Amino acid sequence: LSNISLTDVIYKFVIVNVAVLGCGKTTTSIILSKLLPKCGHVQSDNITKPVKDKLTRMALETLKDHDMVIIDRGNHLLRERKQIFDEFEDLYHEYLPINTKFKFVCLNYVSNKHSPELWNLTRNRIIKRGDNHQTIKAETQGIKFAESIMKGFINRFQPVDVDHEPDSKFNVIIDLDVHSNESSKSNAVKVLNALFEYYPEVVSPVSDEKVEQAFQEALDHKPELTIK
Ligand code: IDP
Repeated sequence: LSNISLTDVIYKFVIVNVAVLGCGKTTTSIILSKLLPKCGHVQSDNITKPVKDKLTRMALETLKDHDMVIIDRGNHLLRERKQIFDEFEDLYHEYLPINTKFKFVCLNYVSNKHSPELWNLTRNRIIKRGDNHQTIKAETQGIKFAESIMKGFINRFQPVDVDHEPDSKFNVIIDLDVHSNESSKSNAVKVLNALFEYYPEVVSPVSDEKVEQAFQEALDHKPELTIK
């Protein structure tokens, strides 16, 4: 006789970024997926049109053999966050056992979208990144064009609001900062510490050397795909 009953719950962890361009979402996601062996990473920038529910499906596919997945998309709109919750509910049974439950963890990169510091840091990073991105080619398309895309995201950005749906559905919200030259490293450490605090059964502590190495490797990352 198995002592596992059908009513036992399997927990899976879904990490959801809420950010604007240049916050270091992809860099931080890469660091975390390098340091957490049970954590996968799915990127909206690698998805071709029509987008539909492809990102959620990729995340669910990843969760078949991982405990966690990072959904690397800006999710700067309430509608996008709602879409993630709704699609997980509607689609998970196609991929995972029916007794799976999800813990949704929000990585909240933006505390004040009007902060001049945030603008200067993210603008400098997008210019420095140049053409090294799937869709935004700051070098070829020019700085003004990149700035206009960035401003569009900032203007539309809807901050995390824990008191109302959809954001009230997050189990954990981790507030991050984009205020330093090594923000992606310090943000990854903040996420690791918070995950360890809330879910010590799935996350183990990581040494400073390993974090530094993953940070350097993530800064060297080059996307595989160019989308026209
Ligand atoms: P995004 O996914 O939020 O748009 P990323 O692509 O991760 O942002 O980062 C934008 C650019 O900034 C990339 O070229 C990346 O290498 C660089 N970058 C990310 N985090 C840091 C950091 O902590 N220090 C310095 N550069 C960084």
